[in-house]
Amino acid sequence: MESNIPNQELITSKLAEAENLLEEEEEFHHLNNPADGIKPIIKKYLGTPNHADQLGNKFYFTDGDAKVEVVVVTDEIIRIRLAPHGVFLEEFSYAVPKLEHKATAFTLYEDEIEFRVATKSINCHIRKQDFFISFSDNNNHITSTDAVPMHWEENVKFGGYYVFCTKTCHTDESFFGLGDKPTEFNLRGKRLKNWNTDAYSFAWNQDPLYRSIPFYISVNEGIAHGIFFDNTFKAQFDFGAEDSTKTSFWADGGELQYYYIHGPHMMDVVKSYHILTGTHPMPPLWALGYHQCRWSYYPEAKVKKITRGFRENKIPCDGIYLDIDYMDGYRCFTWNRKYFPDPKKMISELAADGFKTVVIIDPGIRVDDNYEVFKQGKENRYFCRRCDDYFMEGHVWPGRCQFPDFTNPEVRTWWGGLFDELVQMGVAGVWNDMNEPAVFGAGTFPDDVRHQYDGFRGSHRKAHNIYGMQMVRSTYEGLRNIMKNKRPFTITRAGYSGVQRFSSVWTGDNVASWEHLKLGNIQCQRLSISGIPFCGTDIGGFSGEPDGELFTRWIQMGAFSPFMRAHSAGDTKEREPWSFGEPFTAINRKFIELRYRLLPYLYSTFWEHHRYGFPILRPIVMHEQDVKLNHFRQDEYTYGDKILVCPVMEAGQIQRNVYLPKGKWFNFWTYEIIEGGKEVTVPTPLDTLPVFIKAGSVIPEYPVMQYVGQHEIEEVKLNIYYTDYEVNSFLFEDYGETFAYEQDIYLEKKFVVDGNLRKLTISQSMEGLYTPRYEGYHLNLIGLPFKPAKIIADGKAVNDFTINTDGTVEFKFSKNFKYIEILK
Ligand code: MIG
Repeated sequence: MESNIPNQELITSKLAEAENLLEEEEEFHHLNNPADGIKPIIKKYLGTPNHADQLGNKFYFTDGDAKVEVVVVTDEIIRIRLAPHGVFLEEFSYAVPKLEHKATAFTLYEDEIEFRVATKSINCHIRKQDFFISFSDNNNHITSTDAVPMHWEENVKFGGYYVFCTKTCHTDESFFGLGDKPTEFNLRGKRLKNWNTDAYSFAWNQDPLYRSIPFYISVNEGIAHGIFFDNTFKAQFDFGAEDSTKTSFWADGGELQYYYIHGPHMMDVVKSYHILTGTHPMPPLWALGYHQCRWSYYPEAKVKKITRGFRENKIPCDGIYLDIDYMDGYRCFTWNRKYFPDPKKMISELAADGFKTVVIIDPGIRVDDNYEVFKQGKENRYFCRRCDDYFMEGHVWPGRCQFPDFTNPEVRTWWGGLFDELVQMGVAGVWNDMNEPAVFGAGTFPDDVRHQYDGFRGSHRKAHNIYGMQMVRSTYEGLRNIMKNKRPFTITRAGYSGVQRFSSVWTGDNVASWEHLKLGNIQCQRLSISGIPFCGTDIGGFSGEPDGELFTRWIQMGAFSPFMRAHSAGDTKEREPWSFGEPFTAINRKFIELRYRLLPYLYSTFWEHHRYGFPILRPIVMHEQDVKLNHFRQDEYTYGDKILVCPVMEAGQIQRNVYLPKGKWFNFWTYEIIEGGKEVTVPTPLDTLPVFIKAGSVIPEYPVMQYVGQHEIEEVKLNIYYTDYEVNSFLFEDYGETFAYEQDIYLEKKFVVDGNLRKLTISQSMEGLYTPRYEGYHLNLIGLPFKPAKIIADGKAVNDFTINTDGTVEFKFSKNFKYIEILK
């Protein structure tokens, strides 16, 4: 029967169904008076799980209406999802590009009290009485447990649900992570929000800032676990702020979907988080050098004056930045020809002098029918539109602008292609700013702006937090495509979890104050453990005026930040490393040189990140999480795992206390050996800062150069610190600028150092297909407790070695050595 009228039977059964629902939900609209039956919207909680189903590594539990999915991702990672009325959203995440299923084994158990999904390492318990979800390790130790069942609230205005999860917060539990939050390192007692925000001259405790990283690590009773709440909507986290016994997180929409990531060490959690969200690709080696930026260096003569200043002052520098004034009326992908008549020539001249040019590109495209980028975007309908199909328009630097929808893959490809001309001109890197997205006056886009969202559609409520990340993704992928086998450098202000696959970040518009130096230190450590390894602050402070001392202290911290760039706002005084005169210039030079000497160490640490998911900066608590006091240390950190640094963050400070984790440490400047596990007082005259090297380390060193690649490296210095227990070190080498490492063309060297009062031994092993061009090492032994009489390298005596007055011992030997003994 071809009819639109449903038959009576169907109507009757539908009515019966509706009545059942009415009983359960009491939200049914009575036909005779629809308004009567509407109850105020209330939060709904999961009922009791009455059923469990298994589908491969996915387990489903339901209370008859709502459904909970438990996915075993790896032995240590379990994902939880909630569907309030039993229907899950389609699987899609910008943060987790591919959900790998790597668990070795998993089983579902059931008894009177609970269902339990067990992997090799952890258990997920679903309690029958109340649907509480909890996690435990192999020793029956409960690490995380619901304080109330997962819940939700219908969103009448936009559809969908506000979703909530509340867990028990323990008296001694500490919390870390969440990206760039400008507050104490330990987040215990705080409530924080994720909504990318342009926060010019942000203040201590201001929230939210530029990035949204919905990932935190808990440490309780010495055991760490992580929660990654992969939800792009505006989200909040409460770490025992409202109620000291509860930790909650919730979002304005999307799914209640989170990953439980087991430790037991913080490092395990971070590494697993990188399994989900990916790591940073290897940067070009030059990008680990020093970068000089300002809003803005123009015209060309000014740029040249600055770069010349570096070479004349013999202060190494690799990156030079062009901020918005290089463009024609702030139109992206154009040049102001009055200021820069021949950009290609200028960039190639800069390159000949070792400078890599990085240009800023913002998302706002000027509405101007004579402007090619706007015309293309308009023709192809690449710009974002409002709910009623009007274009999203707002004012930014170029004036009235429209904004590409970077959540559309076609738009990303188009945008990526726009870099072709810049790359042909020789541009080596791109800086994405204002991509929260920032709009003058309004702050950002209105909620109703629509996004293609890679085919999964959404309003700005859903796309806001990932807009910047998709912009820099489009930038990175475009550059990569155009540059072929050369590594692009990208830097972004906004981001979401996973942004590290495409870009480095800086902490945004900070202020030239001692407080901001402290904040920057915390922010970089926090970003590092939140999956964003390549981070730095505007050295000197973006707004305001640092004095010479503050600037120098900032350079010192910057020398031990993963990303090192000085930047300043346009209305400030000159801000180059020589701008403050002596003694500052000399000290700034000394630390920038140190940065360059340690490049092979930083580069190896970067490889450890890229390949194995280690962060570059490691807070003290990450080394010794079982010591409660360490949960509150936020000044000192290690740079890689061998170098401990404590920035000096107060004016006029001539000494300060530094905590050293257990083990033996060498004072980098004096070679004094100190037993760790305690605080020590360290003198901090302006030309030094507390730096310590772990005993047994092999710290590789390059000769100082004015820029990466200035000279062929002729030998690598290995600084070998004495130890009386075995210590491993690594050195990673490759071409430094190609993607050959993806084809295994690299060399991973491992050094093992051990010693006693009569001898020190160093062994070296290598893996990989790369052959560095230098031939020899210059070995420098530090802290030997004896005067060496004999050195035997690969079975042969080394006769030519020097014993210096400071006790160090130097000699040269082939880079291919396997085993060296230094004997009393
Ligand atoms: O509205 O491009 O954070 O680094 O120099 C200010 C000009 C826009 C903000 C960035 C800053 C940059 C500045 N930008």
